[in-house]
Amino acid sequence: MKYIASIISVVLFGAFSITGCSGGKNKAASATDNDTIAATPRMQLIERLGKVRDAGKFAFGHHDDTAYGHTWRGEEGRSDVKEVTGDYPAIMNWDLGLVEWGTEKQLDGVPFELIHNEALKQNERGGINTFSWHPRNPATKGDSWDTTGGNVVKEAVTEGTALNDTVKVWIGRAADFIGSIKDADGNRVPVIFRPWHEHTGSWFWWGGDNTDTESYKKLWHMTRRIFDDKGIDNVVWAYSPDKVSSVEQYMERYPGDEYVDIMGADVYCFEGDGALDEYASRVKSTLSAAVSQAEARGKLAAFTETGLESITVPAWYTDVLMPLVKEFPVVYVSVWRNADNIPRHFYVPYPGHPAEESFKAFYNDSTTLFAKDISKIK
Ligand code: BMA
Repeated sequence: MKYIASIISVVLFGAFSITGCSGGKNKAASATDNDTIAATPRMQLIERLGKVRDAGKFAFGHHDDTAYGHTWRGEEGRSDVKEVTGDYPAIMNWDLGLVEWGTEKQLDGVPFELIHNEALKQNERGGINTFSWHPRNPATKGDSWDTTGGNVVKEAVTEGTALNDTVKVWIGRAADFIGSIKDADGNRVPVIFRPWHEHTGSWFWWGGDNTDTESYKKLWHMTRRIFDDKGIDNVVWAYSPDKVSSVEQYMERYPGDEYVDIMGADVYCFEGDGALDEYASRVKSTLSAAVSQAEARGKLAAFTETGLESITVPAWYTDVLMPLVKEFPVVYVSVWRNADNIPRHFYVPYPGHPAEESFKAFYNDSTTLFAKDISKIK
């Protein structure tokens, strides 16, 4: 009995330390699967991110950070973030686009094997990996931005249809890849996965006017079920709408507390007259929804994608992004990629770029965590 009682107290203590303050509400920290608190890689990462939140800090992330940069590709150890700050980002995001077709390289030409290896290296240095996914349109074989083919999601979630069979296989391939990320001891490495992102916009076949609320939710449920059925226990699930103007809009297609661990937001900054004010207002409406819903539900909030392409405002990191993130506390902020083959398409400065000094100051700010800092939060 004593043994059982101590297990119960560990479980309860674990639950409270994960939720932080809203005891009992954190369904994601306990729900549908068979997690014993903090016993799975998923729960370990949730707990770790809770410590980041409780410390009042946030982790900085960059997409495809070590795969390529502004003027290079596939050079072992290189990172534009490191070349400016001396450190790797705390978070590296990778995209699974084309994993569904079983290709050797993903949609931006990065070999899946390299992603697998770089994710392990990031884990070894104490950093964290997140995954997005731009799958092809299963109805038309076009890319994620091909919104033709009708309500593709509705068909894909309807049992007995050919699209349902296809998408189940595709999700299974994503699950197999993520589940295969194991450390030297054979333990799965925890990662954040944010499928079906930016669904409040209509640019992807799974978003906005291209589908309906019920079908979108079912797509999430199906995704989660396939991962769970395969026993994939290393995924922290992030919901990441694009900009919204209200909590109602943010929550409209929310799949449910038992499916989501992180309340995310993807909001970009664009150029032009009034662009910074516009960005601030969009970030405020979207992050306030994410943060308030995270608090109400005992979950974590994150700024899952943002950035200003080419960083045309040199002090953007310190003067635009930082004040917003301080106002709406999130556990991480991740910016998009530094493409090697599209000269204007970069979101972190490289050595010599006018935004370099601001980015260094951002790095030196006591609230930001890069790889060395986050490795100390275990
Ligand atoms: C977009 C751009 C594209 C890229 C796509 C998927 O935002 O960066 O060049 O192919 O994401 O990663």
